[in-house]
Amino acid sequence: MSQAKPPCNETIQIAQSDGDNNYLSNMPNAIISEVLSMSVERIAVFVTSAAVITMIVKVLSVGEIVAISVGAVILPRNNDNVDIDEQNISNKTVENKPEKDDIAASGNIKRNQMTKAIRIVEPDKSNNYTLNLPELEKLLLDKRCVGKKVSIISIAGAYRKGKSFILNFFLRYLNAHKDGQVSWKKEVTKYVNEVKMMIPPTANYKDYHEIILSIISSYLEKPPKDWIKAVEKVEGFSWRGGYERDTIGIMIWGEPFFLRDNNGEDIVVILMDTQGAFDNSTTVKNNAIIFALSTMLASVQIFNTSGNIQEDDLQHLEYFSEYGRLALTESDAKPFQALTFLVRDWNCKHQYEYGFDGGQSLLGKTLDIDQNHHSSLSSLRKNLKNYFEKMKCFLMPHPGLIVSHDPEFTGKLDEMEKDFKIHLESFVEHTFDKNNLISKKINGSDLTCRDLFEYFKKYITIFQGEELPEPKSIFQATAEANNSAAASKAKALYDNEVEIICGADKPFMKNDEFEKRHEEIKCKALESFKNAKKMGGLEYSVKILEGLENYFENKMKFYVNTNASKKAPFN
Ligand SMILES: Nc1nc2c(ncn2[C@@H]2O[C@H](COP(=O)(O)OP(=O)(O)OP(=O)(O)O)[C@@H](O)[C@H]2O)c(=O)[nH]1
Ligand SMILES: [Mg+2]
Repeated sequence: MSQAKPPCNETIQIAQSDGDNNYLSNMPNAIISEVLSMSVERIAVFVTSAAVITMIVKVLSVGEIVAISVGAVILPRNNDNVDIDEQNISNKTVENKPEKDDIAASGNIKRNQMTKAIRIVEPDKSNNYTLNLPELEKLLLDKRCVGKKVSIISIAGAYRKGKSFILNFFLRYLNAHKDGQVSWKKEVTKYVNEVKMMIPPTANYKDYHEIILSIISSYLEKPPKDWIKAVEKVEGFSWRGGYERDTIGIMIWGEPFFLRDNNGEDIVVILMDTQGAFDNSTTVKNNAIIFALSTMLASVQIFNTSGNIQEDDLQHLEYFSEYGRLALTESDAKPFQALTFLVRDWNCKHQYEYGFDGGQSLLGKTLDIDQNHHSSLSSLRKNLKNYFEKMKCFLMPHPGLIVSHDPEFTGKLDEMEKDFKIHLESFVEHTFDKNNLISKKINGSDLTCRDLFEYFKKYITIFQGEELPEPKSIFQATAEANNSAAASKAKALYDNEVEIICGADKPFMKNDEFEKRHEEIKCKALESFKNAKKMGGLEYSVKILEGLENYFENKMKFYVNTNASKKAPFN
């Protein structure tokens, strides 16, 4: 080649985004030609920002290293042979001392010491929930996030069913994505081969350029390879075996992740873990608050269930969602975004296959309204469809007995069943696929992290106030409904019979006669209440009985007056 050698250790901006997701060429043709003529040993692809594509060219004494970097990653300035490995790259990034925020953004630096799950909604001693504003502010008002769209992926459901465990795989995926390719050496080799294969010797510079850019773009969109194998132990959000509840309140991961949606726009992804419902120390109200609050904030709520989607799951879902709906201002739009039923330990694979296809069929069948359905069952189904814009279902295989039973299990992949790993991988990848990433919207408008911060504050205040009705257990609600129904029946009996003896069109009746007949009717009505079969026993009926007696007392005063008014002046 006649051209001069490419400059050593220089950062050359080869392309720049025009803001509309198109890359504009900046690269001098001479450089492209030189780079492509090298016997390329290694290429490293870094993903930090798509706004600027930078090519770093470094010629070493023992061979050439070409680093194509997306973003501003700078290689060392000495000419020593550098063994490029993950550690090395991350150290170099630090050595070049980017700004403080960039250090956090790069994520390569002591991530595990710096970030952790943060409890942002926590119960106080009187069982009210408070918001951890400083931590929330740190995350959502961080300058990398504040004006960007946001997607909150939350998981909720009964306690001890592997919610936090699975969320840690979401975290693993996102960390792997952030750190670039996990097994980047393999990826780099593949990249080099692809470039070699795709660029014919006769291609002109423009072709080179376009091909390289298209390959880089396709790499940027790929899920990080082997992300699932990145770490040995399952860690991040606290999880454990045993029967005692673990997660308390609402947790989020203290570090934002940045993905691209299908319009090519940046979207901040936040993971949310929630306290399991129905443990033995949480009131119905608190269960309802946790579920409602997380559903109101999430763009995707994963409803974690075990074995199947049972009618009681649907009832609780309806109940808690209704509580959330009450807390929102009335609007015609569906109040919540996406709901994904995640059925763990699915064991009817012969009927419905694992994954989304089987899940969708199961969900369709479960939510189908049959004309033979009792009205309460069909109204439950209609309500659920009206709460959520989108509903999906994923059927997950059992992870194997070591995962579910062994107290020593720390999360090693080779101790999990193969089917489980396969479907775990596909579930997580599906969730973060750019076509499935859902930004948080309220009334149809995208929220930024700044908006979301305001909504957090607003929503928690609603649940701290007195406006919402007190959520009750199904038993409490049923007992109260039984007692009210029996009381209404008793009042109707009383009203009918009293009207017969001294309604407006009836003649005057002597006072002692009226009192005697009234007492008979009152006793009959009270007996009807006492004899009605109702749930809850005396605890519920005593108050209602008192209310009934007051009702009869007041009515009697009214009828005494009406009766007196009918009396002729000479009587
Ligand atoms: N049977 C079964 N067990 C699982 C599965 N995934 C994880 N586990 C186990 O379930 C247990 C509880 O896991 P966690 O993630 O702490 O459960 P959780 O739902 O977050 O529990 P709480 O925080 O108490 O609500 C652990 O022993 C896990 O190993 C699964 O798919 N099926
Ligand atoms: Mg948990």
